[in-house]
Amino acid sequence: MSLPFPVADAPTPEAEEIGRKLFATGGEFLKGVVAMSGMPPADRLEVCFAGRSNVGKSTLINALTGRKALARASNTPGRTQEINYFTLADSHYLVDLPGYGFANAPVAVVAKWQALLKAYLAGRPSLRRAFVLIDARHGVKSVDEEIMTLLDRSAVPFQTVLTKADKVKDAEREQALNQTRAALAKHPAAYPELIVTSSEKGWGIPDLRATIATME
Ligand SMILES: Nc1nc2c(ncn2[C@@H]2O[C@H](COP(=O)(O)OP(=O)(O)OP(=O)(O)O)[C@@H](O)[C@H]2O)c(=O)[nH]1
Ligand SMILES: [Mg+2]
Repeated sequence: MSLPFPVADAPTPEAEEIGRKLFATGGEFLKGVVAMSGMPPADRLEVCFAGRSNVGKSTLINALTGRKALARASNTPGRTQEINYFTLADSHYLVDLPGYGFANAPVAVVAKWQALLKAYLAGRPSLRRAFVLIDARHGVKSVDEEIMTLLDRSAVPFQTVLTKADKVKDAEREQALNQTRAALAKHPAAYPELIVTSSEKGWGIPDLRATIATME
């Protein structure tokens, strides 16, 4: 019997090539949104990157697009404070979200962008899939479960992406994967396959490109 929530197989050479070509266009920053009224028209395939502060959302967008500073990344948790829209080849939006769970900012400011994050995840009609990023060192935390529950209720399919795989030994990674699998079993909106990445080493990046580029 196969494991529930296996790591996705490597893409076929054809799918990998479709992904490579789409992302070779590089992506462009469109806008930073601070209220739902500021959303761009919902007129193309949209995927977003959600996760705790510092999990590596912005860095992953940079790795996917091959552009070092497209999405701002930093080692200061809470850096991304707006919903940042990037266009990819006129056919896709990539959306970089503010982190949840921790932010080195005044309480009122944090509350405001967390409310926006939740409004977005629950109410964006063109959002095709949310990628929920989980740090390979830490596994799924209660704030991740909260977001997954929100996605379940909003019927937004989400796929889990392990980040920073270069920072853990194989045994630790397996432990994080198993802990993640147990958590996902409670979430009906969870996509059945996981992707393991390192933006630093480029691991899983062609896989994620192919996944996004071949999404129906
Ligand atoms: N070693 C390693 N470091 C990474 C990786 N991905 C991200 N980082 C580092 O982790 C830190 C946080 O990355 P960000 O991309 O800013 O994280 P974020 O999720 O966008 O954070 P917020 O915008 O605050 O929510 C940075 O110092 C990155 O260089 C990775 O795959 N490997
Ligand atoms: Mg960020």
